[in-house]
Amino acid sequence: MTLSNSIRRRTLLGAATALGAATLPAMAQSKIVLRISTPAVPDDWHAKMWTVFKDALEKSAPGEFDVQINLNASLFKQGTEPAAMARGNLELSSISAFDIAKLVPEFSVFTAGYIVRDPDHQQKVFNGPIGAELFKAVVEKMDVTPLSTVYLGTRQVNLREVRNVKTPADLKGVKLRMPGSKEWLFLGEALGATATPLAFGEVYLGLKTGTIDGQDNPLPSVRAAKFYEVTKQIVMTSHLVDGIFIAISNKSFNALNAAQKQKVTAAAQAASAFNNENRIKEEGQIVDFFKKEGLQVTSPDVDAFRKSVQATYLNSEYGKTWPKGLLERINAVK
Ligand code: KDO
Repeated sequence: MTLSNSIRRRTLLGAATALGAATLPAMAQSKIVLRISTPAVPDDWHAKMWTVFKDALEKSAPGEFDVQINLNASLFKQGTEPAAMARGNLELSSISAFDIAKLVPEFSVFTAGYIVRDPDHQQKVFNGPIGAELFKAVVEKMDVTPLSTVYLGTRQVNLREVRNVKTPADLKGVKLRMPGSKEWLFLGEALGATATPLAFGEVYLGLKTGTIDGQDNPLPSVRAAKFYEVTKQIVMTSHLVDGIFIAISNKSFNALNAAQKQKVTAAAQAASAFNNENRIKEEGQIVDFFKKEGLQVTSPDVDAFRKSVQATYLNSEYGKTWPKGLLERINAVK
């Protein structure tokens, strides 16, 4: 090695060492930030699942991500998350079929009552070809990528005062709170009630003060948000086997490398598996809890509700957006 070569080599090595020393801590600091916003209350499974997501990612990609969980709609208002993600102001959320139906009209089939039969049917539909087709439209039209399907639970009607409810006609005049979008309000009206828009975070007070007569939600959420403290009856209409979808903004997802994409997707799947397992188990036992709390849990004529709700949707502007054969394909998934 000549003298000049040796000097050049040492200079290069020195520069590399200096560069390494300067960039390593900087790299450690520049984690990929994933902010999550959800209206879920801390004690609900679809809030707790985000810790599973965070832990799974920390395990598969140590130090690479900074996952920030914001519950109780503290970062974005309920229903505004998809637009925030599309604009790149929010990385992750769980979005509902009702959110999606605004931009992907055919998705409204999943906002209609009595279509999805049970959690198993839901997973098979969304993890199969129907899900793949519809999620492709979501990616293109909403600028977010669905990563996994979360069973939110089966929605039941929960009333402030006890009422004899057998058919939709018995809900006439009942101010039934629904989340604030026309897609949700339509479901409330299809149930026979007077649908009243209100954000999830305001429901407890609305029930307590009587500005609303009732609300509908899956029973684990009725427990977690303590609505049982301010209501007297649960009517087991089982009108919607509800799902939400863990979704990431395309901007964030496309900035990840292939390995990171795979790890984020796997973490989302672990989170929904945790939610689904626990929620299904809780739904199987929860009626006793409400009875012990002094609520009446009553059985309506579910067939009457089913017929009426299905007819209302089929004859509506929503039913007209369902591609020919979609309903039959959903029904045929076994
Ligand atoms: C609700 O507001 O009734 C609802 O159940 C709608 C869901 O799509 C979802 O936003 C959920 O609230 C929240 O996550 C709170 O549990």
